[in-house]
Amino acid sequence: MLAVVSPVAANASAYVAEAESAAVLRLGYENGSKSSGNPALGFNECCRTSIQVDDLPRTGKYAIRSYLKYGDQMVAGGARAESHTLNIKNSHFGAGDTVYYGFSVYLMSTWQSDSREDILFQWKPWRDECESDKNPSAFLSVQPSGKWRLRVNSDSNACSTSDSVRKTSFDLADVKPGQWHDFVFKFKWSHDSNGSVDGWYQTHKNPGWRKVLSATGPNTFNDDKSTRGYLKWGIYKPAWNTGPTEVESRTVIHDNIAVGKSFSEVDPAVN
Ligand SMILES: [Ca+2]
Ligand SMILES: [Ca+2]
Repeated sequence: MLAVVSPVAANASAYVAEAESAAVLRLGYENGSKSSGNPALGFNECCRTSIQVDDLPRTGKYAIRSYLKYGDQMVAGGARAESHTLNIKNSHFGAGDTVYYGFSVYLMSTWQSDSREDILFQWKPWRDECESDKNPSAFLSVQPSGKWRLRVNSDSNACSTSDSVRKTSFDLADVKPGQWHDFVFKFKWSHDSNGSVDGWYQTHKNPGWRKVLSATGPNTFNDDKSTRGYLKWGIYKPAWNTGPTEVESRTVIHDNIAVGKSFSEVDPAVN
């Protein structure tokens, strides 16, 4: 089990952005394209309307809108409209890496609660040769309870099965439609007790970073050194793989997805 350390109020002044971001990856969509100038960015989309540039930005002029409706043709084995970094090497992670991630997510003011979760950001390792399926190491979801939840999956076994994965969940904050939700996570990736994850959160209507997560323990899989993980964002609605729920469609907007070595490099609230 991941041990929860008591959350500590963030010293906001410690996270004032540097004048220039040196993030290894930062997608702000300011060139007006859905690849944000990264030709290697991938898309799991059924339709032309699944993933489009939008002019409701967190900063600048543009962001990326992901749209999924129940009954959309399944993509990559599921009901999803997601952008991904499978082919962007400097976004990849593995055990032993310490990495900061930042991003901002906007939920439409018309967002309705549902009986099943929506997954809006994923850290997803690919499979070892001995593995037939693989959970994400972590993912951020909107819960039926109205909370943002980070799920962390780990496994010390070299060959993971669906039964061998350990799952831990952390509720981080309240879901607020009609607002930008800013997140920063610091992962020290490990499948053993050397792992840790810290999380910070604010909304654009209530700025001021709060530390909402400080946990230690395993947070990824025991994988071959050549096995790496990548990022996905947009909408994944697992329940729609098998049937309808109370809502018929989902729209979310993401902006300033960043990977870096410090909080300031990945701060999604600054350009
Ligand atoms: Ca932008
Ligand atoms: Ca493995």
